[in-house]
Amino acid sequence: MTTFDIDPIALASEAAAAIAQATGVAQHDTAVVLGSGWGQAAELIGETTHTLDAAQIPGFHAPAVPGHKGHIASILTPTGKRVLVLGARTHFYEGRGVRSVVHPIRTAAAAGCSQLVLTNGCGGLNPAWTPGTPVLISDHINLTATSPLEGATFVDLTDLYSSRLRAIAREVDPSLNEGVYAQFTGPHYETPAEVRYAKVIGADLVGMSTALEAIAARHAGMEVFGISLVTNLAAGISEVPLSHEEVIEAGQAAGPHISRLLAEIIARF
Ligand code: 8IG
Repeated sequence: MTTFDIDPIALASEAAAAIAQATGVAQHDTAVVLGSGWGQAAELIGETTHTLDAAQIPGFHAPAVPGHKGHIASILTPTGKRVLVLGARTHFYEGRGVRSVVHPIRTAAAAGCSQLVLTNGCGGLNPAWTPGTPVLISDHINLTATSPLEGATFVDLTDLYSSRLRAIAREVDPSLNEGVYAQFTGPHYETPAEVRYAKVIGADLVGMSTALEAIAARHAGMEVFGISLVTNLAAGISEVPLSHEEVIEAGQAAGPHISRLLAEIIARF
């Protein structure tokens, strides 16, 4: 049987069992997906007790993006919580299908996680949010024209990005802004016209991840927290064209600050 034949929930259970076996940690509490710019946060969350090669876990794939890690780490926090760090995000644009995109999320749920932290690097529509600005995700607009849910699965997405967890984040940093994240499919960046469209429909941030994952997490019963790093102004908002190098540089420059911020937020969950 190939992974294409298997029920996605069953595959996630297999992956969770493999993680429990490899780490010796039967249940994790919180899962963290580290996106562009957020890679250094793991070491500040707690003590890494195990690092796994994601490609060894059923249903996971080595990431396609330079600057993205292909590791799954188990972290013990100072307060005794077990955090599962998912460094291996599969993006929708990789063409492996939406089941692959949300497999790490379903795995985290099957591993016992009741909370999910989603991070990403994104384009910003507000010119005041210069590259390196972290922004809380208050809601999303899914522009992928698909869903991770199949069949008559009518899941309520009100307060998808937990207002309780956002309030905790603002206790840590009261200056944190909030915005609506629009997930485009990518891998191309938007045209300036598409960015104007995103603004008109209510988006503040544009990216290529997160929304599909958040939907799967809510379906799995997890409490969701999302935070973006604006790594570039969206196309047409700034005069200069976008480049992947710019994105990597903004992430590196902001890395220490946002890593500390995220670790402090998670410590209060
Ligand atoms: I980093 O400007 C990053 N990811 N769609 N647009 C989209 N995704 C992004 C962008 C951006 N920057």
